[in-house]
Amino acid sequence: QVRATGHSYEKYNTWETIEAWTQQVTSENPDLISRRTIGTTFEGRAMYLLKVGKAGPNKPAIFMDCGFHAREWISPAFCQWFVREAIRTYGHEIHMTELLDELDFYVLPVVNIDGYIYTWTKNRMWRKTRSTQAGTTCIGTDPNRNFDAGWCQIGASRSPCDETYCGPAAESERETKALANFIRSNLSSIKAYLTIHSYSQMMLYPYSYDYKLPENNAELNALAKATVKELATLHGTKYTYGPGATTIYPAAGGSDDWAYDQGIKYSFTFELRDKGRYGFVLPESQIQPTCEETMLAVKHLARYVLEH
Ligand code: ING
Ligand code: ZN
Repeated sequence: QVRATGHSYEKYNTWETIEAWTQQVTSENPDLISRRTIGTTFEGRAMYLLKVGKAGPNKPAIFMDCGFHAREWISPAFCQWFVREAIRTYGHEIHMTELLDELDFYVLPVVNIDGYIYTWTKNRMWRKTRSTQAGTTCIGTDPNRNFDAGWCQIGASRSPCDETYCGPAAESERETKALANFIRSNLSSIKAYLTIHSYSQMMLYPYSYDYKLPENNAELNALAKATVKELATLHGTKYTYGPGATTIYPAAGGSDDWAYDQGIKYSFTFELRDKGRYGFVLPESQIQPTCEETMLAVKHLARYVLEH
């Protein structure tokens, strides 16, 4: 049942609640957070982006998005958790303080808002956007097959009724277009791109659209290895890691591959808990442990990016 109001970091929140939270968290922390709208969804909802960090000149940035796929509810929960931890620990915890003094985090709490709402109201297992097009009654494009990175060449479908439909063209979706436009406009500052999915417990890096390896494969592999080791220190949660194509499956049109080919050399997809017992329907009791361990990973990555 849908809760009418009341945001909680330990629960899954409706879009209505998340939207109100973006407003409140921004107005309560004006020295650390600003909010802007980077576009609108197919159904006309505003896509809010939070910039988290202490104001300063020419700061490098890390971009992180959540909620590409509607049913992966732990993902938006993590973006909210991250923002809370940032404001809660800034000025108290030395590492977070240093990160926010030296870096900005762009946090997009839900990319696929229309789909997310649909999973609350009609179909918990919806994955895609909710866009319609002439010539078919099937709805939605897979936003993570819609980027201009080997678009629709492998591991994606040209059929609008399929779960991995790549869309009528790259960036056909208002949501992916808005995200891509923002990143293109801020390429000089964005040093890392993180996109949060579930489930499988994996840390993936390019490429997924091809079996080729990124130029800094050795570095990304070492960084992923160290990051998942750090994540496991809290609860022993085991992650696998590696290039997308060989670690999970080949799939073209993903945002991490696209961001990497734009020149963002630290580009990762996280697949959070679990490994299939609950899958997309991860119990709310696992929000806290999942988010706490993922915080360790993101902070480790951010520290590395800052030092390189
Ligand atoms: N997994 C991702 C998906 O979009 C992925 C895996 C990562 C594909 C990076 C392509 C690029 O299928 C989930 N769970 O969505
Ligand atoms: Zn996903």
